Amino acid sequence: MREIVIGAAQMGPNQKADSREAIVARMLALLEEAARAGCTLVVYPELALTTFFPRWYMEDQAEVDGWFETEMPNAATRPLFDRARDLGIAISFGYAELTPDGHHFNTQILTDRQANIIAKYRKTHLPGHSEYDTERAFQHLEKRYFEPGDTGFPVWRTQDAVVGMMICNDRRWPESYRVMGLQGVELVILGYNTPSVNSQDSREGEDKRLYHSELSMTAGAYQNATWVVGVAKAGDEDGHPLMGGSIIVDPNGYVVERAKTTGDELLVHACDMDLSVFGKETIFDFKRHRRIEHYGLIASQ
Ligand code: CDT
Repeated sequence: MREIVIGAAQMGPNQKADSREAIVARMLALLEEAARAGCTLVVYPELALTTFFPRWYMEDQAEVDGWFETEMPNAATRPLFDRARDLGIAISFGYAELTPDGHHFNTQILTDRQANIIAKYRKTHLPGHSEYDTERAFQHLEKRYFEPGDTGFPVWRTQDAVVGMMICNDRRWPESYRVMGLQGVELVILGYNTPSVNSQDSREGEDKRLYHSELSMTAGAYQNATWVVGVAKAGDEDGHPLMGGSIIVDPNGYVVERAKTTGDELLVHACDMDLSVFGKETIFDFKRHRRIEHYGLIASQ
């Protein structure tokens, strides 16, 4: 048995006026709870350190850059790294990254149990639009503020498991899971910020959006025989509701833990990485069963 006790640290809303320090204090409280529960890995949401700022239209680049981190760890997040090191807990969280050469990415990092950053993933599938859209009930300007990630979907070996990351909208694309599945991924960790309503169709409410989120993650888990940990930032952010629905999914596609609230809430599960072995050696033994001669279209357009 290769067990990792994982904490899925769903976060409630971050308001525009909240300081990074106040938000990190909440992340620290979730980390302490995770330590009491015996976790060795805690996963926080996408853009954990700020409000979901792509809902706001901004023209001033200095204002935009104010939502980004130029280094990690930094003064605001160092207490989280320090405490994680003390507790021997690996952490993963998302943030807006501004690189030294001026690139803007929607990023997620993963540390080892000594708080060293060992993995960085930059979001590939950026939803939304880049200009103000008068047709929408609210804006989703990820294409304005971020560049598509340049990392692809690598996997890393840590805590005796093969681990990969994706971010929010990536979870809806089978390609995200499959590229990692082909590298033997056993645990996919991801964070998301998903509005509770569709900005382009007010009839689409939260039930359908929760269903599609869960459908994507359970299918990705089953079809690649991998654990999937999906963690929301949820609740009413600046008057805009984000859905919860954080889940931990086993390699058979079953939801083994599910959030009950839209606030700060820790889900804990002892995840046995060996549970992914049977699927990988039988129905989803890719080497034996895939017919790549018929898949060319997927990568050519
Ligand atoms: N953050 C993020 O990627 N959210 C998207 C919203 C899609 S609607 C533009 C998601 O896929 O959940």
